[in-house]
Amino acid sequence: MSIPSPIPGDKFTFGLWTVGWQARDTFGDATRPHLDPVESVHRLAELGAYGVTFHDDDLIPFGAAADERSKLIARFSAALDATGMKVPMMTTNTFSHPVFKDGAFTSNDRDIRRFALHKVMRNLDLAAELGAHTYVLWGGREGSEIEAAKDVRLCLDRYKEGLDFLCRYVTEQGYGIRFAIEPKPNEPRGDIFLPTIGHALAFINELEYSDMVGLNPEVGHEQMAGLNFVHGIAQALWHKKLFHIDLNGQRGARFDQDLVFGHGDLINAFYLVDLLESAGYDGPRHFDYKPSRTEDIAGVWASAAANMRMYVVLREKARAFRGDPRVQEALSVSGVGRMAEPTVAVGESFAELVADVEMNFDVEAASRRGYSYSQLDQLGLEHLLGTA
Ligand code: GLT
Ligand code: MN
Ligand code: MN
Repeated sequence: MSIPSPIPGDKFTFGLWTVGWQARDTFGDATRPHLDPVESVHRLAELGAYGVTFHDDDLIPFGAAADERSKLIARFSAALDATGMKVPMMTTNTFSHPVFKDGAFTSNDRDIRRFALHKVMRNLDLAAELGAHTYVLWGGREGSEIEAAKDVRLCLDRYKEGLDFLCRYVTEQGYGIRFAIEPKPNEPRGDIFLPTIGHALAFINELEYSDMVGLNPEVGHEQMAGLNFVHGIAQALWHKKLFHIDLNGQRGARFDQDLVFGHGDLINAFYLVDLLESAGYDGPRHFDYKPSRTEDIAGVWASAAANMRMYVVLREKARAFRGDPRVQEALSVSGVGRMAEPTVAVGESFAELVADVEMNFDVEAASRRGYSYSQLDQLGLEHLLGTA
């Protein structure tokens, strides 16, 4: 199987904080030097990426003076112009500075909540200037370690108030920006609010501008909670709420690993790519990974390239899987496509359904049938392994 090289048309994007991670962790110091965002733009463009994304503080140090801010933005914009790289998504850092230790939109301190809104608004102006269409909200510090520390119902009131306020701001400014909430169950807080795709979807329904708010689910975050990411993404698509996606790898329920895409649950990654490609998702394929702490700077670029290659490999394999007549036959035997058929016929009455079931349904025969899912699974795995 020949594997095409990544091209901008694939819409691969990377957070500046991913390749730029200096690998400082809870137990150890940085193992890599600071990386200039301008260099990241150039290197990622050379590797075939479409664009980059970033938090305000990834480009402009917290508290930088206005003239320094303008200089940094001008330098960065020049790199975008030189390479043709895009900025389809931006976000705010409301988690690193000590002021946010108890949260941003849901800090118990009202002044801090107001400061958080101000920080987001300021960066929304820059997002609009750089042409971003999606604004991610990852509430890493919105949560607690202690139940009594937070009145969760009031926190959700304030979370909603913050989003309603920001949506109104974007609307009144005429910015073509939508928000995407990124769920995560825990880390850095013991428990984070809006911990899963499902919680976030239910919350979005309660918002004043619910059409403007969707999701940015991350592979590893759902898997940390033991959930099936493919099912979560399918439901997000069903609700028309998949505004953006964070691709990476995770090996089971443990700390957030942010591995290279596909380097965790490979089977789930294969079916994820199959779903994204067949469902017509046309947003960025955004990698939110951390180059391993043991990599030097050459390893950073090798791992960035590995993310894109993994996606392309899985896309080619998913296409071969769908195009294989044996797979089509196995899908038909398993009855997968029959789910498209409504359970109740158009215009069918309650009495008609009752009569039909009572007269025609053979419960014993229906209980005996097999669904041949193992054969289907085996075919998928053989495609993945290259032995089909
Ligand atoms: C942080 C987090 C990621 C989020 C980023 C967006 S920041 O690195 O671990 O999952 O996507 O705020
Ligand atoms: Mn993560
Ligand atoms: Mn993420």
